[in-house]
Amino acid sequence: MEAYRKEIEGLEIVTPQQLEEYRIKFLGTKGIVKSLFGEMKNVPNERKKEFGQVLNDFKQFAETKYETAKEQSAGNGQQAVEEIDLSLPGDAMQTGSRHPINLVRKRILDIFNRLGFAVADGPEIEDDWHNFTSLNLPEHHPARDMQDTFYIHQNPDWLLRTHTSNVQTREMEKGKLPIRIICPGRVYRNETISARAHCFFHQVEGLYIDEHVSFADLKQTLYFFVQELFGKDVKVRFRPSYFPFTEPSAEMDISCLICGGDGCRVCKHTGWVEILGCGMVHPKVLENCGIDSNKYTGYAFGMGIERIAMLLYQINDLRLFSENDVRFLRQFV
Ligand code: 2U9
Repeated sequence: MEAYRKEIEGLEIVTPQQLEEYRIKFLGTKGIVKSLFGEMKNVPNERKKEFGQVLNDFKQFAETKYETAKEQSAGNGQQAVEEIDLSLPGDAMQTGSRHPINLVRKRILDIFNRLGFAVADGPEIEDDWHNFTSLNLPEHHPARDMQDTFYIHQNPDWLLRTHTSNVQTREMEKGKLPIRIICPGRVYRNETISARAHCFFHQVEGLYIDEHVSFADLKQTLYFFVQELFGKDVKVRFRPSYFPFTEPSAEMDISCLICGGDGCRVCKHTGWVEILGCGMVHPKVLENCGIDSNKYTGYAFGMGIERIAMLLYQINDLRLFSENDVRFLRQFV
């Protein structure tokens, strides 16, 4: 007991955890005090009284130590609470940043919104009619090979849309004219992944159908668009092209933003970079969707958002957009 007394005297009990450890060790149901009382049965009768007194003294000593430490420990806690300075600023929360694809999409949509285009949306899993056949791409049409397609196992008629043109055909089928819509969205193509291609990417397509819509309207609208997006100094040129859903069709280039048209690596020393495809909606597409092609005409265009973002931010690898590396993503605000 003398040894235990010395141990208790030397103990420094500060934290609630130390206090609880002390209680269990000395005063608990399997603690030292209890086990010393258990020794009573081994003490000869004539010495029991004396041993009992010593034991009671020791028990009281151990309990007093507990009570004193308990009061001190409660006091320490109080002090700690009082020392918290609530006027200090909190830890800053880490906020994310917008994805570059979303930033560029917003810039594109804002420009077309100002021109009166409404945003339209549609399904990413689509049927053959809305993605291909209605757009003058019947089965076995060679132009289908331009857009290598993911098909859905359960139903050969279902696929992942290869462009957002399905949104436009669905809008046309509603039969409400005129139509002036802009259709952003994710599209899928079965491409080998590289710095310049991916199995999914993002598009913005536009469609304007009314009486007397002309190629001049198309040119003027797209010229306004690129001036708003890339600046007033940008030059444009249209090159004849082919798409099954537009006739005539064209691709639009802008003067290279990097070299101003002198020629550099980005523009492959031509001074021009391609940014979108466009054309007058093919009369067959209008008829397929129930629109009288003798009364109405329309123009359409399509662009890849990744491509525009790569030009705007000088990004040279398409894969960066979908790798979710925060060192890349946090650069865009
Ligand atoms: C309807 C009628 C016509 C949409 C068009 C393009 C030309 C085009 C490409 C640009 C780069 C796809 O993202 S890309 O690979 N698009 O060149 N898209 S005309 O024409 C339509 C759409 C819907 C009903």
